[in-house]
Amino acid sequence: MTEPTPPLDRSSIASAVAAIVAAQPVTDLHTHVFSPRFGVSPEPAGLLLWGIDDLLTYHYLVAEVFRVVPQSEVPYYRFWSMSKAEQADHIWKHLFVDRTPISESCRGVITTLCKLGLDPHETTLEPYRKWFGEQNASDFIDTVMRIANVDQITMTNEVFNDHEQHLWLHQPDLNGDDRFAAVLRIDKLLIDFPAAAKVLRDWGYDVRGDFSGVTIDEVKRFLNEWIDRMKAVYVATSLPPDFMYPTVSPHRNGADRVIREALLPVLAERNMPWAMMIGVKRGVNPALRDAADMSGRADITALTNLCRQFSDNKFMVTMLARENQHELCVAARKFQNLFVFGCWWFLNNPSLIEETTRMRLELLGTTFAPQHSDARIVDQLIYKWDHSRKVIAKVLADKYGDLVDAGYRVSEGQIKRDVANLLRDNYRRLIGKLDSATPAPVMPEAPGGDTGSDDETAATS
Ligand code: FIX
Ligand code: ZN
Repeated sequence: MTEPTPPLDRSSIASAVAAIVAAQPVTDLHTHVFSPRFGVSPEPAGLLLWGIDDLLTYHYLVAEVFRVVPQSEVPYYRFWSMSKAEQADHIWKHLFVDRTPISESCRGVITTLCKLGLDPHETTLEPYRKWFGEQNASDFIDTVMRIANVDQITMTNEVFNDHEQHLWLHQPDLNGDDRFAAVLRIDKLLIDFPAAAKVLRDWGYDVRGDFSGVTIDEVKRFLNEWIDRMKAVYVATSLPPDFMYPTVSPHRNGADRVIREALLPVLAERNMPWAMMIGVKRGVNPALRDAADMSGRADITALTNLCRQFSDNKFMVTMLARENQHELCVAARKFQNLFVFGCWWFLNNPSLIEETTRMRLELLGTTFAPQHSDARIVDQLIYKWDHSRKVIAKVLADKYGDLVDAGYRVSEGQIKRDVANLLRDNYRRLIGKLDSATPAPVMPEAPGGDTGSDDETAATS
């Protein structure tokens, strides 16, 4: 129930919305950040990435440095033979010292450093290395979550990654850090079922690539056991643009059967969503390694077929191609069981977040989750949320302004309720984790006195 609060003046809407959006804790529903229990970088195989060297060797920046340093100067193999610190030095020199860091990923590093109280104009990385060297990783996560105003970080837990699988089996209390929630990620099961079947057999599940015998029951047992082991909040898969359901192509029948007979029945029984991240073409330039992937336009028919045929299942969906965003909104108007989330990866830029969020509000009201961070390095939560919040606030302020112009009274209480739904509660409701313990918005004074209502946001009406 929203407390009745007086209507806002037309002229104070933008600043009120900016302050409310800045103050609303976010549940970050998809990241690649890990809790310290998974090992801490720079320990070998530490999965929690943090600090200046991890921040600068983010794959978005790796792709950008290859745009400015010619192959004749630094061929791919030379870059990959450098240590992480050398790669970071190389990226800092070429993208931050020799050029203006104007791209979104570069600006993100600047925002992050500034909000941590560091001067972003250093010509070498040593001052940053010294500063990070004095921090404790677990305390640093608290600092980052406070600055970013994030109440929980959702991990991506790849069961088919040998190292991670080993940790889950042997490390006690791996998911005991309440700041993090786990997600069972199962790409291989759908992308290459015969290969996944081999792995599952090695793990003691009687699964055959040709679906003979008790294969389906065993895939269900695998899914149930791993959802329980991880205490996963949902199951996730990224899918290529040519993903189709049902498919006529014989080599994809594996995915069809797994979806229809194992995955969706298991999830329906648990009332748990399947997150589908659709539109990634893996490895278009393998020399770039983690930065090798690109986007492609998908056929939304696969999704509408699934939503219609599996009305007892919940689908949380993000699509990578800008060209898919409109039809994704239209599909969500047709299916209650379709929850739209995030501006994924190449869409996580202010111009595209703005256009996408505007369109979603116009077509879906407040029934979606406008953003997730997809952060890989914990520090990135700071900039990804700072940048997104400002765009979301700007679009919302426009929309409330239009309502007032149309003759409607808008109160602060209403805006708080809407923003809480968008940034936290819609998602928490979807996964069944909206409880009374969920923190209410507070209006903290962020470090440096930044309340989020700066010129960029407040000037918009
Ligand atoms: O598949 C995914 O979850 C993608 O988000 C990542 O794999 C991708 O590399 C990424 O970091 C995008 O932001
Ligand atoms: Zn991701």
